[in-house]
Amino acid sequence: MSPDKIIVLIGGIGLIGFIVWYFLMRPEEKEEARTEEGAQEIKILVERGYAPETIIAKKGILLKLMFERKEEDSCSERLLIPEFKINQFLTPNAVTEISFVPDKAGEFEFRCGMGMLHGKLIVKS
Ligand SMILES: [Cu+2]
Repeated sequence: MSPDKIIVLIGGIGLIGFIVWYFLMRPEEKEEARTEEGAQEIKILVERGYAPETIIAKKGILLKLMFERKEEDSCSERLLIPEFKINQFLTPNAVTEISFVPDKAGEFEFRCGMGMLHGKLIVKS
């Protein structure tokens, strides 16, 4: 095998490795809500998705989700957390606060009105 073929082969293996890592092994971005003065709070950036995608909160303590929507794209204008009956309009280029007491533990989905953008809320007891 000629040296240039070996380089192409190694490059190809490296690329496959990167693709496998990116789609299958990349750790999901998650963040725990900070608890202060009896309430827990977390900021979520809304821009073609939610960052962090996964939020960890404690059961039974007021949870303030501060959604900072940095776009006007209609896709992200509604925020739904069906399990907690939340259906909120997110003002473009502003922060919208959604507060509620997560009264049950588990993993719950939050998403945009069309179900294209997804996030996960983990409530720990
Ligand atoms: Cu959408």
